[in-house]
Amino acid sequence: MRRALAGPWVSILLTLLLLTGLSHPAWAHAILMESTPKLHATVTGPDVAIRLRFNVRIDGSRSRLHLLAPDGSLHTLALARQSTPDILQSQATGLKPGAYELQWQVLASDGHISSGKVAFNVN
Ligand SMILES: [Cu+2]
Repeated sequence: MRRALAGPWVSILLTLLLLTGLSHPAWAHAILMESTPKLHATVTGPDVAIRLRFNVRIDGSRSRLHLLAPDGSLHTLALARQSTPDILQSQATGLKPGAYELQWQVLASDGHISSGKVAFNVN
């Protein structure tokens, strides 16, 4: 009886071990926790401070910020030196009024790249 029941339990245990141990740690992916400007916020130009806070440490030297302008042009934003490992900062200057999209691509501490977008408006 014991022996007969052991089979399924061993399978379940092994499956759990595989799921928790061997699969790549999803918790280490960079997830955007907080942004300045906030999503869909309207901010005052022409100069706009950019600040993105993530759930994990970010490799700033291998992360990129781009700004899509209302005229469709894409601009690379220079990243400020990282003062906190989970925060990226930049300054967008000379922004005319209109709808913008901040596009981020970051390298997280687990070695994986993730990306996202934050739309905002400048008045
Ligand atoms: Cu990952």
